[in-house]
Amino acid sequence: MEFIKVTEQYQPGIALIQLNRPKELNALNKQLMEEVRDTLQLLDKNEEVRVIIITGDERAFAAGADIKQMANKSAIDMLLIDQFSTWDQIRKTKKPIIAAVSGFALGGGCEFAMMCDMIIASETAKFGQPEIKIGTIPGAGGTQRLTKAVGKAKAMELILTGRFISAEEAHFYGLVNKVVPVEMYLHEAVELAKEIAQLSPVAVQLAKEAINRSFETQLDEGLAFERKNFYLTFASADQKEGMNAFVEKRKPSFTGR
Ligand code: DAK
Repeated sequence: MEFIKVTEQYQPGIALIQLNRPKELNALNKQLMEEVRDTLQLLDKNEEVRVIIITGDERAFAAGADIKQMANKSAIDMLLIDQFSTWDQIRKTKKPIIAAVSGFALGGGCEFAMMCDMIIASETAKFGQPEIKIGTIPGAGGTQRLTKAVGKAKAMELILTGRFISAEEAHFYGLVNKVVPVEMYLHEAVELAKEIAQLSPVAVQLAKEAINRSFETQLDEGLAFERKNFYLTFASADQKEGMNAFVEKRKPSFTGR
């Protein structure tokens, strides 16, 4: 594994996946997500593992999908490569997943955290869907899951402006389970995992499945709609301009084309 570190028994019954591209703020490139997918599949089959924790580092959980990797792709490239299908494994995983988030959880990073079952945040965590600032829209469930988590008004504000919210605000809106000082966020995630790891793994799996079912049919339709619109933004000059401006470290100039 090049971009993640995996500890199968971080504590008895608890596996830890650490995203490990610190210089790029754990930007989620294709290979990293393939490594996450393969690891989740293995951990899901491993009977010694009861709960999985996914974390980044203090500065970033993940600052989004890798903009440099997708900046110049066409809508058809995006559709055909379908590299993002690897993300589907996160929601297919049967065991509970806790995201332990510090620093930036933006774009695909925020969506990744929301695909997990619970989020423990450090006081320094910042959540947001800033895709609009680079000429695109959330593509991994942000328009659906954020809206369900925080309500329509706040989701509109965050997605249409690209603003970030603090951990405290995220907690107020019900996006995260608990906020703790930065030196405690992983410890707190482990404490939560330990409590779940003692319980019947069968009951835990069935409970998770049932909770997810409460909104899954609607969610599937919403996700398909969102993904098509996300790919469609790659047919616009504004997406090229927005992403290239980020890569070239300048302000984008949008033309509405
Ligand atoms: N991609 C690539 N590189 C990134 C990156 C990203 N998302 N975020 C940061 N980096 C890189 C920076 O380019 C920089 O690299 P060097 O210049 O040193 O080579 C390094 O990380 C440090 O970043 P900064 O110098 O910018 O650090 P600052 O502290 O000044 O700013 C920041 C931190 C997080 C505010 C800033 O880096 C930033 O705005 N980052 C981009 C945030 C963003 O726009 N994220 C959304 C990306 S779009 C899908 C699945 C997923 C997605 C879509 C579809 N499907 C399943 C269909 C997801 C899309 C996205 O996430």
